[in-house]
Amino acid sequence: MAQSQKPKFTLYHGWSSSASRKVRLTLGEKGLAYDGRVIDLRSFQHHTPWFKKLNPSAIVPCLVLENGKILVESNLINEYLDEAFPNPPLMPEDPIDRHEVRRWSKYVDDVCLPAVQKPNWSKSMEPIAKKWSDKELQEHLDAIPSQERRDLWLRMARNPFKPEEIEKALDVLQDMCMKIEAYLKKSGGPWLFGERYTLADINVAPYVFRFEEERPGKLAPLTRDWWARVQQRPGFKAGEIGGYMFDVKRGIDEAMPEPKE
Ligand SMILES: N[C@@H](CCC(=O)N[C@@H](CS)C(=O)NCC(=O)O)C(=O)O
Repeated sequence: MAQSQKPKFTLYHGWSSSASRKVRLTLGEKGLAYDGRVIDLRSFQHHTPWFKKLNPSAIVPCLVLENGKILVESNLINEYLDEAFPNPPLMPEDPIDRHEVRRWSKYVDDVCLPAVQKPNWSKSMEPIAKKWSDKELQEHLDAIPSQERRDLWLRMARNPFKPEEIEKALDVLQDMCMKIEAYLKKSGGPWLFGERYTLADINVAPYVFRFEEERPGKLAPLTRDWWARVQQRPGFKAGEIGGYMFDVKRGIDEAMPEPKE
């Protein structure tokens, strides 16, 4: 925690966004201060032209450096932070282990994020999207830059996830927790890669949090103890991860005003 407390960065983020939570955990772990700008996904601030100038993919998080350089993609932002601010190091020394950390990060993004979106969006986005008229829906879809995201919003508006699809998505997160359990057994703990807390622990943590919220008490013993330790980390308090609906409401209350061009 030796880094400067002067804000060096501007973080555009969502309180309830798992990808944003990963970056807040890393900033917190490194003791890096930042100026946080809350983007309210429910009022589509991320689909506005000014936000798409920051991140053309229209997603959070997005980190703006002191020199104006814009970084996107939570796994890559976290690796940048670890390289630029190496104290404490959040990657293992061994190149093979580093490769494995990156595999965890990719797995989280490719598999766990699409899974968590189902319970999350059913709670936060569906109540809004289903009220749109066809014209409003089309306007929203037209502002979204990727087909994948358009499909997601279309589903929320007209064909929301069924309870069995949400259960299947939670099974995916349960599978993630079982992988964590196996890894902790192999490494001997206290962290996924042994003695050093790494970006693998950080990048899975928001997903374990959501799994534990949705299916309380289901973590296997090593993962349960690991999770208790994660919550004691300096970065966890600083990362301000609250209950999902609490953070959704916080995101609405604290949304940044639209900047003047
Ligand atoms: N791979 C990206 C995923 C980011 C992402 O999907 N962010 C979500 C919130 S967790 C988002 O902004 N969704 C808005 C939308 O899809 O409309 C990352 O890790 O940064």
